[in-house]
Amino acid sequence: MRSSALEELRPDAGSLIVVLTGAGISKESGLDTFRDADGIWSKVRIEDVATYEAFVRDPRRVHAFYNERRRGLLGANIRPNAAHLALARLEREWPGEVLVVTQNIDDLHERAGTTKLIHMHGELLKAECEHCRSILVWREDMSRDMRCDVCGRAAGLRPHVVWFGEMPLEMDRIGEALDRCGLFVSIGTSGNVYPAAGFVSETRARGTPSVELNLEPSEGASSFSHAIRGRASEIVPAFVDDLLKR
Ligand code: BV8
Repeated sequence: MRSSALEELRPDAGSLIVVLTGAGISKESGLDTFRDADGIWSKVRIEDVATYEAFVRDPRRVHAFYNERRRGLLGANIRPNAAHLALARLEREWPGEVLVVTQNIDDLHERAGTTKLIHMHGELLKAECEHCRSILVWREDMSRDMRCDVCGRAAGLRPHVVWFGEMPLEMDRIGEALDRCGLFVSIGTSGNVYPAAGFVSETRARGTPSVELNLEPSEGASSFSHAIRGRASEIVPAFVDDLLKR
């Protein structure tokens, strides 16, 4: 990106930067994306594993889908990549607030050191009890016959994940941040899933500069004021370096 373009992007020191991330930021860490040629939705259908109706119809199948991804995430060779680490550095060194809003259910942002983080689609390493509504850390396989650690009842545990048709989490807090941010950054998302895909339009309506860092143009590419193309592990650290250069 031309340095002049980046100057237009640089928000005032002290302002809030909101960063939306999607599966593309975790791809180079070894986790599959959803809509790339070899992505998750090329192997299973959303209707069979990522809706509440699917869970009611065939809980065993849905648990198997998330158990496999949970085991994969906890695998020895899965770790944050340079893009996750760069965002944690931005939070530490930017003279203002940084809020990461991730669509991802992995824990790679946390493991990289990001602390101001919203998992709007939930977290793979947590469970939710439908009986007592407790949210539990959960790092092993899950099944219907397992008991909730809090209420002790069985047949109520589900992954703490937002399925299609369910309301994403912390939307009020996200909306408030979008209202006041000085820069909106989107990294590694195809812009297919709402309401996340609509965030750029909300910031554009307020005249907030926005930039998309992605391997290829997303569905919402035309709504961004700037774009940087490439692999996240390369373009995100370079972008953060430029932002922090005073
Ligand atoms: C809801 C958890 C309402 C599960 C997920 C308009 C408004 C509101 C809703 C809708 C609407 N239109 C349609 C809807 C319904 C639906 C929707 O959006 N459907 C789509 C398919 C059309 N939305 C919903 O159902 C949402 N709920 O709106 O509720 C409501 C209102 C009132 C009361 C109750 C309810 C809920 C959506 C959440 C669903 N859950 N995930 C799980 O993970 O198993 S969504 C799923 O897609 C994942 O979370 C994923 O993160 C998300 C988005 O995918 P991406 O992250 O973008 O990944 P993708 O593979 O698509 O793209 C990767 C990108 O990275 C690519 O562009 C690629 O080029 C790039 N890339 C690849 N490698 C790299 C790279 N970039 C850089 N470097 C690389 N190395």
